[in-house]
Amino acid sequence: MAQTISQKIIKNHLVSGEMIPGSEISIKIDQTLTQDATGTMAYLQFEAMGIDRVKTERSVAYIDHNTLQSGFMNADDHRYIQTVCKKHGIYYSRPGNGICHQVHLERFGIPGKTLLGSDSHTPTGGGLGMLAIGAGGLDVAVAMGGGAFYLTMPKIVGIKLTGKLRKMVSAKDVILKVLQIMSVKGGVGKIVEYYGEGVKTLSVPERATITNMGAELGATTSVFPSDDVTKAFLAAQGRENDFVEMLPDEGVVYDENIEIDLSTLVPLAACPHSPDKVVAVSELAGMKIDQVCAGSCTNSSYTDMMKIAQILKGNTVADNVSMTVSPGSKQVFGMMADSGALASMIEAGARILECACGPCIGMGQSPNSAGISLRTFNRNFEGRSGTADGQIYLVSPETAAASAIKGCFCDPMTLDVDISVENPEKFTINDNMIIAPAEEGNDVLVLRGPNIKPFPVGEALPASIEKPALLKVGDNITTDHIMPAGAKILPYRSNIPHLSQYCFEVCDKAFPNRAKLSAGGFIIGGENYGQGSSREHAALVPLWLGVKAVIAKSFARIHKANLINSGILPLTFKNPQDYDLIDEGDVLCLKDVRKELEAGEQIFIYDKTKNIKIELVCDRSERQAHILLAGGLLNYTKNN
Ligand code: MIC
Ligand code: SF4
Repeated sequence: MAQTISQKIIKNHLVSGEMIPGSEISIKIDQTLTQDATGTMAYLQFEAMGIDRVKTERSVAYIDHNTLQSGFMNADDHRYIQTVCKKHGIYYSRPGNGICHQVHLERFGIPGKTLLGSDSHTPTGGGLGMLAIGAGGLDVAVAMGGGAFYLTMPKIVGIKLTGKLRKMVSAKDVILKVLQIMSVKGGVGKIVEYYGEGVKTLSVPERATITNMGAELGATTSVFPSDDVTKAFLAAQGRENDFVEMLPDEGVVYDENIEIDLSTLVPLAACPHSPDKVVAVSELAGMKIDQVCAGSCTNSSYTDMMKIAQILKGNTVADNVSMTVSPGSKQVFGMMADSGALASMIEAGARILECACGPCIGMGQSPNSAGISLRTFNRNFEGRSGTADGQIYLVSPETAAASAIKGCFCDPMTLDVDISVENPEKFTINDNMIIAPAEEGNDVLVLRGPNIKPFPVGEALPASIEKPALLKVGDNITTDHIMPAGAKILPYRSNIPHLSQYCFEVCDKAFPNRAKLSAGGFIIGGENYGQGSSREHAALVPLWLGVKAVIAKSFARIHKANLINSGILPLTFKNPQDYDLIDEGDVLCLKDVRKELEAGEQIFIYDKTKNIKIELVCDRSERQAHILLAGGLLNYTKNN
């Protein structure tokens, strides 16, 4: 049967299961990546597994999130990661070398390979024709140890691209259009594959912008073909030998179909507080703004930066606007300097930050109260910027730069500036900020700082659980709600007890105390619970606070896997309307949960306060049932 690109890659890597959408499969992982905000935990878990050297073809640890270093914590964690890498066979990308996804695309990604990363934007690698998937740190640790990665075989959505983008319309507008069509939960259980004549008109970094932000669809990943454009990109990176052609078979049939004519697209913006609240920039034109931030793993490539520089050149950032620029990598930063583009930005008054995640994860540059901030990033969840009432709009580099000089929302198509940026024939290549592991790791001493605290491990599932509903939340709760990031708390990613004080801070500041007072309980959620980041802290911290189960209308993929890995039950309502029956504070009882889980998917919960019985579902594979019974993946692995 004719196959799509992802089906081919999965087939080549299949370890167990059948490739039938909805059933559990496991695949071999060729490459892994971690970043420093999830990496410390992932490497602690890897160490706990007692394996000497990673078994992958290539594993890389990036330092890009926690680069403010206000206090000893981050520097200690970085030193820990650096020494672990040296010992166990992992490449270490030093702080200053750039954002994990951008650097991985430039220097390590290979078409047709599988990549598992402890960051939800790992699908950026799909721009090169890789099967690149985001996961929790523990899953990545297992993959580094040579274990297969388990996932539900996704459906394949085919997005046919025709035509060519007009000037000032950008790859960002393509993915915003897809988000408008599919919504933030439209991609759950699916891989999005792009094909058609329009694909040839997009460069690899443009494709990577689209696959990167495919994470916001809730999709397992997104994939572009690997073709002549890919070959030229790899050659320009001095890696022509890594090129492998990856094309879908002739006559392949997709499970779902979408068609987008690139030539009809206009500049778009995602309005607060969701990446799918998309409108045309022209509808917002004239609205006064306070801040513009360019960069992030979505839009920090050389071409993105050059476009911004050309629009800023000879202009001044408006009086009412503060503009920041974070280049994606040292390669991009260096080439901006060499070409003079950096000077144009500095002259215009842009504030140049280091090449790291920075404002995207709330590490500084929070906007003013109720401030309107235009960002070329991928997420505008409530509070993520560090300003609780900040109004974040997600836009293209062109829209960002045009609006920065106008001081208000500006459709770049109306701007009287002509820009033209060529894809470089040769990128500047200097991998001096990537440290190779030691040939022989035995003598390497791993250095641990006092910020590293032991992480919680679940307990075997008891026969029954009776606890209160600690918190009831609505639809599309993100992991940024559950476990916020930002400059104040991100440095504590290896200190779960400290982090626990901030759990659900955005929804209800009293939650951590309430959880402690009743020695744990349940969380009630709506649709798409746990969307967004891959941070397993959004499961580990609730685990530490005694959360036994999350009962929701539906779950986002990575978070559900993280809950299971931690031994927290992810349960859904058999009838979604039953969500309305439970109130915060109700006493709930899972009377026979252990037996029911062993027997199948049906689970009953008794609301003792209301005196009613509600039917729930634990949608899990056999393997996941055993993980939950054991109280998490670590216990399960030990027992086996
Ligand atoms: C994010 O964009 O939210 C992050 C920070 O990169 C996360 C990972 C994390 O929380 O450390 C992600 O996307 O997975
Ligand atoms: Fe970093 Fe932001 Fe990308 Fe997450 S989304 S990896 S914080 S740049």
